[in-house]
Amino acid sequence: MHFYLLRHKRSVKIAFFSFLCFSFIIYFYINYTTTQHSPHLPKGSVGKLSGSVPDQTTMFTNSSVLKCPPGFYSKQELRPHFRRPYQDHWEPGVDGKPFVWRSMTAEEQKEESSGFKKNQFNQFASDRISLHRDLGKDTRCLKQKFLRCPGLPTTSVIIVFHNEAWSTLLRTVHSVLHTAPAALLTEILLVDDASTDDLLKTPLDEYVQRLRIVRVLRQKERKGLITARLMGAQAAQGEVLTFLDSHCECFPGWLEPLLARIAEEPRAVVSPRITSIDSHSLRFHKPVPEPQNYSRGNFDWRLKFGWERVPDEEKKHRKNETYPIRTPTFAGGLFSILKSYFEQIGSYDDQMEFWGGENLEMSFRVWQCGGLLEIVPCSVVGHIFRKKSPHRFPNGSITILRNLVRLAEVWMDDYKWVFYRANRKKVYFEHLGV
Ligand SMILES: [Mn+2]
Repeated sequence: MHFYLLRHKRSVKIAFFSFLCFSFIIYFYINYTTTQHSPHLPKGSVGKLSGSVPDQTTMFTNSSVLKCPPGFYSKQELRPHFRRPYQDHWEPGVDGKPFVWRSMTAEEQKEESSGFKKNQFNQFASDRISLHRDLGKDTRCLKQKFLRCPGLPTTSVIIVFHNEAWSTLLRTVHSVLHTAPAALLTEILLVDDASTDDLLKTPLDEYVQRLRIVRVLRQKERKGLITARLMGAQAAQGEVLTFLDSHCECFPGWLEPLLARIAEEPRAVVSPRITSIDSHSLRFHKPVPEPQNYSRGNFDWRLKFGWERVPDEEKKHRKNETYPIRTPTFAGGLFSILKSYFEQIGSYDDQMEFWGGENLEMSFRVWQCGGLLEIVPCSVVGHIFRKKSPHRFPNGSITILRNLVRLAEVWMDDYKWVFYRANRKKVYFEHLGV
């Protein structure tokens, strides 16, 4: 009897331990499969490099890369986090159309003018256009497909804002969520440069909580764009950093071509083609399928950024309409860069303050550190261009001058004298030890 009980106890123990082992295996299996976006979705290897950015040969001989499946991503694999809610054709601004309003009451007129004064764009119109506004389908680059091997890298979208209107900020966020492939969009980081609007505090935190992958980071003191972007970059978990302004709308298919170019050339710092959203009517100027006369960035000797038509020589360099356009400088508000490359080239000059000159500084840095600066025409993002900034900067133009002197001293060698001759006022700063 005693012997029987002992044997019985042993079999109970064995059964119990096997059950425990089995549950562990099941637990780890479930955990493993759910933390992947999709078990079959190949993802890029470009950003997994720590330290230095490889050349293409090392990327393509990497054993993990060789294991990824052949062919192209399917539409299903590139589907976004959220589908747009259905919109009627009569809704204001739908399909990127201009905002039209019936005749205004005196109160509405007052609201419109105070909204314009505060933002330097038509907030009244923006507040009445859906946060999920549909821009219609893409009619260009339709033949573009994206290789599953080596695969597209993941990205964190970083949006810096300061007292931005609620509707433009959240339309930017939703337009990313409705267009960026869920498997590639790690997160959206909203970096608040010390806004004072109450709506952008707790109500914003509560709103984005529902969107799961959106987080708000706060700069307590107002320090400007550069430190805010660095804060976002530091927190970012994606392989690529994608910077956007806080009043943008992304056209369908904007993200994949940017990431594909970085997968192909990890040192490429890529901008979308920036189209305008009218500051009065909020009309989105949609791209057309016909070949375009593209513009690219330049600068003058006062270190002022400008646009120019792409010259014939550069046109010859391009193989087809989808081919990237090399650009000397960029506007700097909207671009993607491999995070490890951003770190390798020393990110931004963190001693530059607030705003101004940082786009040229980044342009000079990229070209002189062996990178490439390109505009990818298949990627289109709309931006509200304003005639002037609605925000005040401490010390205003002095801050911009100081930033430009830093840029000249660091990156221009003896060409800095041409800059100083072109603007003698800046010479004084040279002696200030900027
Ligand atoms: Mn802007």
